[in-house]
Amino acid sequence: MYFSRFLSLHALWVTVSSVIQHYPSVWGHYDVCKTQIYTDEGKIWDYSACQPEAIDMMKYVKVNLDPPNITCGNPPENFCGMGNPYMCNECDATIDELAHPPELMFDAEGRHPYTFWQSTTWKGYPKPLQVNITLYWNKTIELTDNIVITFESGRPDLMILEKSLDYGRTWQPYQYYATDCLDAFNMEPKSVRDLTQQTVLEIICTEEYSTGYMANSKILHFEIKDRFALFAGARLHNMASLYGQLDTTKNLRDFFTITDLRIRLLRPATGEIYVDPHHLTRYFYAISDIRVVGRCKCNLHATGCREENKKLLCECEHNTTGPDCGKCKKNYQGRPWSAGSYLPIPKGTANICMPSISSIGKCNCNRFGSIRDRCNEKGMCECKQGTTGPKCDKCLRGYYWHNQGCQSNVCDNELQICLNGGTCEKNVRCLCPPTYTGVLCEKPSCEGNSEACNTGQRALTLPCLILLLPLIAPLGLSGFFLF
Ligand SMILES: [Ca+2]
Repeated sequence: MYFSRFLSLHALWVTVSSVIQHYPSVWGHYDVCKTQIYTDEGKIWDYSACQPEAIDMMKYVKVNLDPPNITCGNPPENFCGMGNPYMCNECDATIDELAHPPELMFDAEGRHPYTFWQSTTWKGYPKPLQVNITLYWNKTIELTDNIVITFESGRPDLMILEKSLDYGRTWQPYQYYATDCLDAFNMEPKSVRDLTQQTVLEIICTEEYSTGYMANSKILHFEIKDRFALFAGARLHNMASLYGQLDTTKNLRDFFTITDLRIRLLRPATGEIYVDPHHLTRYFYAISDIRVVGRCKCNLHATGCREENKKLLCECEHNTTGPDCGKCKKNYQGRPWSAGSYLPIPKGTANICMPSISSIGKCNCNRFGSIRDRCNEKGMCECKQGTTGPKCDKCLRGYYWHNQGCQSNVCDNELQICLNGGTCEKNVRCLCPPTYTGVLCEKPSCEGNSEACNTGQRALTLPCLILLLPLIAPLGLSGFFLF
């Protein structure tokens, strides 16, 4: 039992060693993820963590509105301007020019007037007019830039931005927005500029984006970059510092990670303290654009992310798999899975998944005697040179079993015979008498025997010996040396 335990420990070490040798360029490096950049000192390699590029995530978003019939136009209705309640337009879902469906929050802009989604008006007042807009990707995403929402109505008096990390099963607030934080949410109003490295994870209520209807204040932010700047400096010039924090602080990583976003519109812009019940067509929500920029979360095990069947998937490297490269591939569970690190060389490590010990014996091929770590498609082990047997665990004639498989014999009793009284030790080497040396003890040793060394009289050269062999063989080697 102890022997077999020793064997498995030994096998583990040999496998680990071979893996280290197999991945020299990425062991502790990011060779796969280096790019050439130009600096004052010329062109250099920039090593970075393996992660996909940041992209416009709205290209891949799916949206769900609750309640489902909250979009205006069915039936058609009028809505009027906040500043002038007698300046009205019509929303009609059956006429393209007058319809405001949800997809107009994500279409390409660049034209004026902007296209926008719009809710029904607040005709049910004083019952609250509330809408949940859920954005989801069926993929874990890391935010890399501010979330920006552009309103075509006034910005809401009350709103909560929420996030989910588990595909909408549970939700956490990201930021509260209100014209009066204390009154609405019993929270002191704060700005992202009040945050520090120590309080970066704090969920705040801000009054910055709820100032009512003004032509120049349509936009609402959730500030990702300001939070990054707490670690990377105002112009984000020291990303290494941010990455160092992300590497060691899971909560910080999770803070910028989402699977879903939920915009909870709780009270439309009213523009004044009291809602005018005679002009309820002035109160509604309208959003022309939502901007979410981020990258697929691949746990630093992929540089690519592709869309397949309308789903984003990491193109996993480092022997990892799963939508987020969140586990080791089959047969690569030689050690527990771990995310790569953000830091570039020399501190970073890719945390590659290593081959499993068990994977090597799937057909029970001998791990040292077989070429591959598993059998071929016919279920056969493929043996290395000098190795044979169904499991590649036996040596051909002329080979001996060494720690690492079969190696050709140095000496044996049949083909390669130690000469001049030398004896063959385990087919590995000839043990020569003091007066001879060489692989087969075929050369006279010069040490303490200068005469023989000089004249070579007492030593038979190898070619000579080979010629004499047929004659002396019947006498036996001992008889020959007596002669
Ligand atoms: Ca639009």
